[in-house]
Amino acid sequence: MRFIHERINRRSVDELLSDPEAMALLPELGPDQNILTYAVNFRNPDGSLNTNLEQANRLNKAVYDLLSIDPGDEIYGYGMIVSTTDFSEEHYGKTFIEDFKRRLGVSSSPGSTVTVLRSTTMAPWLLSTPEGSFLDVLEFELRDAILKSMMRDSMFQIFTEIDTNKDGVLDVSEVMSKFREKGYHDDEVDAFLQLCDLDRSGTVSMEEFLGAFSQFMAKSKLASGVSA
Ligand SMILES: [Ca+2]
Repeated sequence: MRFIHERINRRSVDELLSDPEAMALLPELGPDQNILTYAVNFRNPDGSLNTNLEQANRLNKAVYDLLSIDPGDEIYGYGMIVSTTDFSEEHYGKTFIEDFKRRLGVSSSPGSTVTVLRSTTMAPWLLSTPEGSFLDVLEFELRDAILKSMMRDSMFQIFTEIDTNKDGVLDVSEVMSKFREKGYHDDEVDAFLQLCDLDRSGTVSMEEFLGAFSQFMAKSKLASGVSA
């Protein structure tokens, strides 16, 4: 560190070029900004890996939505912040995209645009935090975000499935018929409608559904019966 401080940091290009020892160390240090690009995929309830590119892209987008900040947001609530981009065949070439899709487990799926996450660290030597190992902290944050994203996405799919007339809200008859179809008893349907705070004329929005359904899942013995 002393060598970097004295011989590399803040020296001009000419000074560096005339210092063989500094020039020898530079390629070993690499850049001071590491950009890691990666994508996550999920397993189906039966344990098989998802092979649908569109669904994998949606999961990565959902993780990004959870771990990104909007202008004006308070950043200190975030343990990890990521950015995202789409890799397209146009910019990265067919070989790269096909290889990336294969590694993600979605090579059989049509489509040539892969949504990825990007992490940047400005301090590549940062290894410990007050909470322990930096890598452990990152792993925890990422796992947590992926689980939340998967839960939210699967509930979004269930919402879409229940919303038979596709008007973006659920009404009592839609909830009744879908829950009965899935084998729930009427008292369970009533319990769910109560969680939604729904009267006979009311409807349930996506946000209301997310709140009520996660409570319902936690209480229900039949929770696995409704996962799509
Ligand atoms: Ca509806």
